[in-house]
Parts: sequence; structure tokens; C-alpha cells
Amino acid sequence: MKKNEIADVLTEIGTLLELKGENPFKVRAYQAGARALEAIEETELARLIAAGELGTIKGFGEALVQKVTELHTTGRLEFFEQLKASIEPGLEEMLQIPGLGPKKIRALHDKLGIASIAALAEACAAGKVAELEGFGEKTQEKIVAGIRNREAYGRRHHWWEAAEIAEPIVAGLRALPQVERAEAAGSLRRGLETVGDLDFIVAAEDFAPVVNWFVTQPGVKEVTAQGDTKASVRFESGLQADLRIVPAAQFAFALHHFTGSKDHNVQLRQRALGRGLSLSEWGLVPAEGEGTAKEKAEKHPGRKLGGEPELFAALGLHFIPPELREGLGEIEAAEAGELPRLVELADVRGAFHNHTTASDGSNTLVEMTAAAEALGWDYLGIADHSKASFQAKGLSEERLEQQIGEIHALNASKRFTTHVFTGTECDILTDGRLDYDDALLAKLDYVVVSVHNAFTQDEATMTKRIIRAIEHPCATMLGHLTGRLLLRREGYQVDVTKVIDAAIAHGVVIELNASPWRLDMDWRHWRKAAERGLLTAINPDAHDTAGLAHVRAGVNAARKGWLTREAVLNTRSLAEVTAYLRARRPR
Ligand code: DGT
Ligand code: CA
Ligand code: CA
Ligand code: ZN
Repeated sequence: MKKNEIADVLTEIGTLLELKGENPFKVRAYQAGARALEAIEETELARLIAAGELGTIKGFGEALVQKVTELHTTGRLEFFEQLKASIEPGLEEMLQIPGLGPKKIRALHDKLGIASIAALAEACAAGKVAELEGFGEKTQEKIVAGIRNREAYGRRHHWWEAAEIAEPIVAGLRALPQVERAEAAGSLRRGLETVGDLDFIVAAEDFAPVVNWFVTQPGVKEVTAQGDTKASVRFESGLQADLRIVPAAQFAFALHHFTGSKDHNVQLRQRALGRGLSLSEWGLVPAEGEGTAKEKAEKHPGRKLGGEPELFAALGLHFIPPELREGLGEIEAAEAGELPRLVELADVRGAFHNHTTASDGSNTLVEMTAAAEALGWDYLGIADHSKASFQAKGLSEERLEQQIGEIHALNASKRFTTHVFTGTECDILTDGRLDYDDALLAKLDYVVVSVHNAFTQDEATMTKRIIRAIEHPCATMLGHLTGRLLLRREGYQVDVTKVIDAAIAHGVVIELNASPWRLDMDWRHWRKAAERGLLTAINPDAHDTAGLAHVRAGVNAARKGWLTREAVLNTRSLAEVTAYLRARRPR
């Protein structure tokens, strides 16, 4: 097992022990052990274990040494499995409700006998939770809202998680000998930030083996529908997937139809009707004449389309990339030949907002740089938290100076081809001042400014606060504009238009935070903002090496926002970015 996975297990052990009401020292030992593990390098861990020297890590007692060794060598831990089995599953599930930590859950369990979210909802409705010491009306209201959100959101899934399930399915379908073509359609193909269900379209003449494969794949928990040419299944995670099999001649039409969006489809059908044609999942046929669209299409399977580009061409349109198919003016633009050349993942040459073990990341500077190099990036920006974010181990002035030195030394060593820029994710204090003084900020290549506290300020106060930070001469870019966590937490109240105005006026970049759980600023704002001259950076906000790959989710969102590579700072070369950042520095 890899060290970060081991660290996750230790953290979960800490949480479970806390749920059980175990001795706080023991709980803290596991949490500290997890952090200590994250701060060392993979190879170093292997060496320590091989040499029997794990105990030399600070805070590592005999218990931790034994458990980490067992996990590292066998990938399992008997103690952990028994511990997990000894706790009612409902208690761990309650952790998903914002504002409910292990201590509160423990209290609810001990004092009210609550061991499930359903029981918790009942107790709140009866006002019992508010009466508990340490809870009160406000906490109870928050819990009720949290439960409600969880239900409302429970039906959708993050794009990233949906894509991880969908990709092997597409590959599996394509590998079947009966399958001519297979694609994922729906909101996933459109790159929407959340996905309701998966939609797979397959071209095949012999469909029974395809349906059989689909309903028996690993991970299928329930087959919710099954017919000759279609099937629906539900996976362990609750995600559902629809499969439709069509003859090859129909594939382009079915793929287009089930890609959507509904609004796009409605508009495109209207356009077809205007030309005497009827467009449907079956085909593009004359609108006049006897019979249903299906019957007509079967009569003229003719015009066998190679793919969607020909479908659009048949309607006098340039090809519309799936990400733009939201019915927001893409058909007009395609008619006028004014579709943008959308930014692509391959255009990305680095990113600016990334964390290391210096703050709350779980990989070291060297590991992050090696990972950026492996991605072929020309540069990597390190922006660890500033001191006000103490819960994320924000850096003191001294530690930031030290990190700047380490980065300069790493660059000078030429160990990696990837250049590292020195940055910070500097907290915007509640009144809009920045968390470091100007002299220190001026030593950095760039400064990301972000809000991490006082989320409940009213809209006017929050907007003023953020704009004040944007006006700071050291500010290079604004991090996660609204602080939203998709499907979990609404963003704070802020006047986005005013913030965009200020960013444009002061030449400050607004990041497109590419974390699949954020995707903030929302794609719906980008088209207009970029037309007005706003520049973005697609930043993964990576907290580990794997997180760098999240730029892909950001590229999706950028494409949905009609962005070209010119609108994205981190598509520029190292020389161009260096010059850009230098020109932005206060003099
Ligand atoms: P989702 O699953 O909620 O994230 O969103 P979609 O867009 O994947 O929606 P879904 O799975 O219900 O259907 C896939 C596509 O099929 C949808 O984007 C457009 C097309 N579609 C489904 N139902 C209708 C409909 O009643 N009318 C039209 N015009 N298109 C439809
Ligand atoms: Ca869908
Ligand atoms: Ca569907
Ligand atoms: Zn942040």
C-alpha cells in the first residue's frame, strides 16, 4: 500500500476511535501519524520499513510502527477491519452532514441513542437535538439543512467520479467483438460539473451479448431495466447507467440525441423543421409524408452518416463540440461560423495553485515537481496556505521564506525540467487585507488570494472584502471565487459581476479552480467575462500528486464557458508566463 493510502487509513482509524469515544491522546496519535507519513517521501518510507527504523519518526510508537508496516507490506490491517465492523455504519454516515464531527455524533448517540441519519432527522423534528448541551437551535437548524441538502443532492454525482466509472465501461464495450462503436453520451459527454446518470450508446447488429455484458459487469448492484436493445443498471455508488444499442446507420443520430442537452435538442429540431426535415434519435428525414420518424428513418436508412459532423453539416452548421450544447447560443454561432476554438487539455503547460506538505498537501515539493514533470508541464506553481489558515497548517513568514529558498535551490539544481514558481494562497482577511505584509508578498513570483473564513458575511461585505484584495498591488489571481463545494456546500454570497469588473480593471486573473469538487468560478460566467477581457488560470488546487490531473475537469468547465487557449494563462510558455508575472509585480 502507498503511503498516502496508509495515511488515509490512519486518519480513518482516528475518526472511528473518536466515534467510539476513545482516549483523545490515542486519537491524536493516529492523526499525527497520518500527517507525519504524508510529510515523508515514498522511497524513504520503504527504506525505513526495510531497515526496521520506522520508530525513528517523531510520534511513532510501537502500535503505529506495527500497523503501518502491516499496511505497507500486506495492504490490509486486521485491527482496522475489526474496528470498522464494531461501529454502527449509520454513525460513519452521519459524518457526511456538514457541521457534524465525531464528538457531536458521539454525543447524539450516547444521549439520544441516535445511530442513523433517519433517526437524527426525527430527533431534530422533535426539537430534541436543540435541547442537548453544546447544540442549541442554530446547530439543529444547520443539521436539518444538511440532511435536506444531502437528500436533494444525493441523486447527482461529481463529473470526475462519474467519468472514472464510465471510462472502463466504454473501453469494455468497445472490446466486445459485436460492437462497432461505443460512446458515453449525456451530461458526462457535455462535461457538466455534476451528472445525474450515465448514458451509453452502442452501434451493433447483434445486441444480446452486449446487453448481457452490460448487466453483468462488476460493480453492478441492481439491474433496473432490461430489454432487447436497452438496459439500465445501478452501481454500488448509487449511480445509474442507461445503455442503448442501435444499428450503425442510426449511431450518429442516437449519440447526438442522447448527448443533449434537452434545450439544444429542441432548438436543433426546430432548425431542422425550418428546412422541412425532422430530426430525432432515429434519423434526419423529410418532415412531410406518412408514418412516424422511426418508420421513415427505417425506410430511408440512406444517408448513412459517418458521425455527428455530418449531422450538423446536413443542417448547415459547423460541428458543435458537446460541451457547448446547452442551448445557449451555440447553434447561432455555428451557423455564423463563429464557434470558438476551445482550449484543450494538451494546451495546458503548468498550473499555479498547488499545495505541498508544507501546508495541507500530502506530497512534498519534490514529489509534486516530479509529478508535474511526468505530466510534461513546463512549470508548476506552489501556493501553500498562509498563516491565518492555521487549520490547514498555513505557513508563518519564516516558513514561507524558507520555502522560497527551497524552491530557488530546486530550480538551481536543475533536477527537474519543470520550473517551479514561488507563490502563496494568501488568505483574504475578514476586512479584505492580506495575511502577509507587502514586503514578503513582493518576494514571491505570484500571489493567489482566497477567502477561507467568515463565509457567512453578507453579500455587500463579502464583495467589498474580495474587491479590496483584488485591488492589492501584489494580488496576481483570485482563488475559488465563491468557495462552493459541489453537492455539499453553497458558495458564500458574493456579487460575481462586481468582482469580475474589479479583476478586469486591475488586471487580476480569476482562477478556474479545477478541483472536481469546486469548479469555481462557474462556467456559466466565463463566456461573457472573457469577452470583456478577463484572463483565467485553470488551477487544480492539488493537494497531492494525483490532484494535478484534475486540470482535466477544469478544462471541461473552461470549454463549457466557451474559453479559447488565449483566455487561459497557463497555456502560455514558460517564457511568456515568466514575463507576465514579472510585469505584474509591484514596483
Ligand atoms: P443528467 O443525466 O441529469 O445529468 O443529464 P442528461 O443530459 O444526461 O439527461 P438524461 O440522462 O435524462 O438524458 C440524456 C439526453 O437525452 C438528454 O441530455 C437529452 C436527451 N433527452 C432525454 N429526454 C429527452 C426529452 O424528453 N426530450 C429531448 N429533446 N431530449 C431528451
Ligand atoms: Ca444522463
Ligand atoms: Ca439517462
Ligand atoms: Zn483555498
